[in-house]
Amino acid sequence: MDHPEVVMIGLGYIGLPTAALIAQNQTRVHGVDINPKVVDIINSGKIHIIEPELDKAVAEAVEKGYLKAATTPVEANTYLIVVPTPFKEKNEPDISFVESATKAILHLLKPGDLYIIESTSPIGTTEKMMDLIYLERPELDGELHIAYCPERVLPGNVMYELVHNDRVIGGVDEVSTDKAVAFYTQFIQGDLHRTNARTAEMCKLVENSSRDVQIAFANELSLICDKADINVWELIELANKHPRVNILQPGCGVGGHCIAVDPYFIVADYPMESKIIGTAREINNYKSFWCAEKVQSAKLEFELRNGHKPSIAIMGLAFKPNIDDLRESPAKYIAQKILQNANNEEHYIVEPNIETHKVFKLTDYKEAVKKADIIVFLVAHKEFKDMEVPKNKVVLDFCNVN
Ligand code: SAJ
Repeated sequence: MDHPEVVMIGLGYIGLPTAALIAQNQTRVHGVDINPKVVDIINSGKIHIIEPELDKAVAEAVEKGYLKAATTPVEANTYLIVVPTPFKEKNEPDISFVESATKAILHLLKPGDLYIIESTSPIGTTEKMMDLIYLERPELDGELHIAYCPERVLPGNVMYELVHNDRVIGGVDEVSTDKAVAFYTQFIQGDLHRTNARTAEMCKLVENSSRDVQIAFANELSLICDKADINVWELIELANKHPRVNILQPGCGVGGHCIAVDPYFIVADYPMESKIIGTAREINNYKSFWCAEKVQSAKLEFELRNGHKPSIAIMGLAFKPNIDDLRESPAKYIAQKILQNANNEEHYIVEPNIETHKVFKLTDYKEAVKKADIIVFLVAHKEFKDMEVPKNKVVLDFCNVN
């Protein structure tokens, strides 16, 4: 047998770690990415994203010859589709990358092959792709094994969670589920839970929507507490002393490419039925707008009180603590809003996890706190925890870091 066992389409945040994991198991993986730069980087044993432990895994897999990258697929026995599913205007899911990845392997498929989608997808996508495949290759109808198996790893802890998290696996029929379970059993130590494709698709969307709804509850409490003059952090800590209450933490909004996106995949298809899910998205988006408004009010109040314009330190741009990822970041959105509202004030923008940024001029965090009149904490980075902030500063702490 000359061809690799697995073709992995998409070598991003999930595809590359998964390819490396499979390759570590001495299974040959042919990784495909449309970006030739990414392909070159990986083939040189390096990585194009930041994720602990991933560099070692990729370097080893490439060196031993188990992982190879290219811009086009080759024949294999198992095809994994791990490409982005962004949303279009009006928050509608865009499955065009899944579609084009599927079309790219159509000519390679043969009876008995396993085709798995891991990309977060709207309900019915796997069946849609099955129809597309059998329409183009009718002689294969019923001969392939087709399944959906979403990833559920936390950025920053991917290499551990990939192996240890439980997985939900849903085939378009029983045999497909069996084959997909047998495939993942080789690499995954967590339990593999069987279901059908639609339930597995929905399960992924529900996991992230559930977290979004819970964070929205915390953010809603933060708005109420601000008006009611109650410390929301203390309130939540006390309420969580109840054995059956577990409220999450409010923040400056919800970001990242998963929790702030996936709920829309349900809302777009079932708008009448997904009231809480849709409202949670609105509340979490509104929280970022509210934070920017709070900063604006603090600026005006400072000027009235002191007779001169304040300088402002914006502490954090990432979408959550201790990472360098600014995608869908509420902190970045707030920083942009603050700068749009600027009226000749001095701004110090801080992001300790990034050295330089093409739009924002970054300042060291200690220097920013020393120089600014108003300190706005947006992300609870470890550097900001319990920092000494002089008493004469105005502090807006939206993430309970100080
Ligand atoms: N956040 C809060 N308050 C909290 C917890 C989080 O405001 O109490 C905010 C964070 O600051 C951030 C956002 O929520 O802006 C999302 O962060 P996160 O750490 O909750 O999750 P992600 O987006 O990094 O990863 C999620 C995970 N899903 C769940 O926890 C249900 C992960 O397991 C998924 O694999 C990932 O989405 C994904 O790829 O879908």
